[in-house]
Amino acid sequence: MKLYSGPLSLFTAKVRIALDEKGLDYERIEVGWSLANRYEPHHSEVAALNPKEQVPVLVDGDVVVYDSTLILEYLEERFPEPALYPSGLAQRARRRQLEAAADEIVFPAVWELIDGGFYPARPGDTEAAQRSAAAKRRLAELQQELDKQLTGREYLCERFSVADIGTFVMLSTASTLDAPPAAACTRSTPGWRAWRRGRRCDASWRRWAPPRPPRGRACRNAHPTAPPANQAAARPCRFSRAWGSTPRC
Ligand SMILES: N[C@@H](CCC(=O)N[C@@H](CS)C(=O)NCC(=O)O)C(=O)O
Repeated sequence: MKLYSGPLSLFTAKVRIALDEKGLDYERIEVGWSLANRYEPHHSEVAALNPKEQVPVLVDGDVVVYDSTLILEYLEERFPEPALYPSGLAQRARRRQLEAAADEIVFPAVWELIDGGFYPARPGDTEAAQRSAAAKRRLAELQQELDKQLTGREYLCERFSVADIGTFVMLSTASTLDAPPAAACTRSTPGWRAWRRGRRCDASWRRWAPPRPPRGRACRNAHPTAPPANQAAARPCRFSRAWGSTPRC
């Protein structure tokens, strides 16, 4: 199997964690990325395989699947053990709902922090700081809501599942970007903290998070592996240090 992967792509992270959880071997192809040009120009093979020109894309023989949620479904059907989906109609519906919420409710708030702080501001954009502050407030609320759901339970569904993976990837990334603000990370969210620090979520974070560069040394290249020769070279990235850091709470 081949996975086209973005070095800082949270959607790719969901798939990479699931592949590792299932113990599957695969070839990871990192597409080109740079701070200035983001994913442009798009990787030619990704553009040919996915009309949306986005990663992740999974290729398994003749089968091509794009979109992280659909890739996870494919992997579960093709390699059912160990299961990453709960059993039973109600739990499966809950899993779908939570995974969709991670992608469509949590991620947009995280994106405000990435677009307004990680990437250079777009010319004329004077509202990035306000959007970022609003996103931090929203993420603090979402963390509180999640904490209620986790009270008295180890995982979001009946077992560790893609609902945990999706939620954890989005919220832990937010946490490395100081959202919610460190001051808000109090003992008031014990369910969230126990879940986040639990063995499965912690192991997933360690597998995915980019390595932290040695103290005091600039990160010269955000790519875990060199980009293909025909892709834009990675630029120095001051934020990959933050990205590789431990979530604050
Ligand atoms: N819904 C898609 C979203 C994929 C996505 O947004 N990928 C980003 C990287 S995180 C990408 O490839 N962006 C490049 C572009 O849109 O040009 C999924 O779940 O896979």
